[in-house]
Amino acid sequence: MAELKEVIVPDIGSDDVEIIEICVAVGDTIEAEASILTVETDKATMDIPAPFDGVIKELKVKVGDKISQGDLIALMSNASQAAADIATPAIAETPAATTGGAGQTIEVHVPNLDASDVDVIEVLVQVGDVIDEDSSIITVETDKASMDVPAAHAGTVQALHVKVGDKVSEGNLMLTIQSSASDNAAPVAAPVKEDAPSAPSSPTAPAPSLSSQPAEPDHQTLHASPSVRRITREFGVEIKELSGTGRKGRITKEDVQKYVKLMISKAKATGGTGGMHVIDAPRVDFAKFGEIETVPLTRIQKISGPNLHRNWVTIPHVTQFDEADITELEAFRKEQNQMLAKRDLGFKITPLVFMMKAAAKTLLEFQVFNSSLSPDGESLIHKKYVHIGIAVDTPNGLVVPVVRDVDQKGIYELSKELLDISKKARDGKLTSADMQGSCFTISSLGGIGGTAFTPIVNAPDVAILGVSKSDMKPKWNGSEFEPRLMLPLSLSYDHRVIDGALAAKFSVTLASYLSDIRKIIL
Ligand code: CAO
Repeated sequence: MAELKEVIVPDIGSDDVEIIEICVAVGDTIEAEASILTVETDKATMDIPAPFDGVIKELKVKVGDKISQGDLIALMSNASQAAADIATPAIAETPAATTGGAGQTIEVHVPNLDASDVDVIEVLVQVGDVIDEDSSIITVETDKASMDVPAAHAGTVQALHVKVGDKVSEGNLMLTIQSSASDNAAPVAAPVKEDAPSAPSSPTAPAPSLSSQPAEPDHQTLHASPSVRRITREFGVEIKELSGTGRKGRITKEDVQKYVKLMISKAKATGGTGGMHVIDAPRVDFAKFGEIETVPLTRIQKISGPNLHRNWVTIPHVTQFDEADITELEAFRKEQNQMLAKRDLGFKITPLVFMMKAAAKTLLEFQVFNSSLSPDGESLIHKKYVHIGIAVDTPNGLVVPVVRDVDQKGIYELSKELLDISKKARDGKLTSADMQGSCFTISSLGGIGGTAFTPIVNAPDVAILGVSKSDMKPKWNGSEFEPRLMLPLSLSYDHRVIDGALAAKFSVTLASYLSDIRKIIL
């Protein structure tokens, strides 16, 4: 028999404080730090926790009592003794039931529950389920606790003889199973009491699923205590969605918490839908309309797709369009490239390098653009460096390597670096470090064509510059039309961080730097 330990009132800062709530009941199995009772002083209410894991054997106080440091609250047996206490009775079998051989029919009866006529509040298996010895079959609720009743035999459920709402006692037939080879008919443990009696049971128990492939983990092989099952019901979590990390794969409270956290972060990542129900994309049998071929997405597409989707749905985008007069810049660039060609240096200057320099200078002036929202959305993180991501089109998909300290590098150095990273990107040799740390991104489609587009902000950046193909246009200079080479700019920004007026100023400033190369150099 278990040795009982006293639970004494610790130092609670005052004497004769009133108990306003008892949080446990006799028979409850509780963990160290779980609240046993709540007291109210003239200053505050506080919980008195259990000093160790164990089972509440006797409560020495009641609501309304006044207690002081050193008073006896309860008697508990510790956890290991509690386990020993419950490891005795065996499930009654019909005399006819033979055990051990595969394929034999076994009748499983309700073991000793320390009470009779207890309510069945949940049936955890279905006919056809493949179960093992530890599988919980039903959850019952007595006036002291709710508890899971295990199968004690491995096999396939052939018939269920209980349903929710039934009252059962020791010896009642629960189910008939076809034994499996693994069933060695070992003596079984009695049901483990794990729940407080006050816990209301939900009538909407998760429906167990039928498995046609016994080898796969399924609901029937997922074990969880009544309290864990109750938490899953409270959170609306399907128990079969969980994987257990506890002993023998038991689902623990922590597993449920982790799952719920994961679901919340996924919902955040996809932006949620503001409570709107989003219908699934239509499933179309394209082959009905002609010949088709299914081509898997590339690895890069599989990685970048969810990121683009998250950015698209979580960031309120606005795109500011503008154009920069790059007539002089292009003349200068061509002149420089002719010189470079003569010196055979192995690289040339593309318009993109000037855009990087102009963007870096503008970012230094408009600090908000060179920032990221903190994860809690409460503050802005200003960056004192200027690293710019460059969208590079590769045969396998879009990648965004980052050029560091663009503000501190010259045109030649940046041209060589751009050449290097584009090659590395196209050869699939970029490391994840090469693609981290950007403050701002430039996506240039100028070498291809188009007049404008709406790039998606590359979080955690707060803005991205799209560049389209420059075009010679007639521009009014005050007295006549002049042919000027105009570069289309599409600046998308996160409207939570950047206002429209600021975005317009940013793009006007950026365009002015591109129009007057001297301003970039200075
Ligand atoms: N207007 C007119 N011509 C332009 C131009 C512009 N805005 N930008 C580049 N060009 C010209 C270049 O001058 C070059 O011509 P020359 O050889 O006669 O000098 C030619 O177009 C090709 O340039 P490039 O594309 O090789 O070089 P770049 O520095 O402009 O760009 C890179 C490099 C890696 C950004 C680019 O190759 C690339 O991959 N762009 C695609 C980015 C992308 O896919 N963005 C979309 C993201 S969303 O899906």
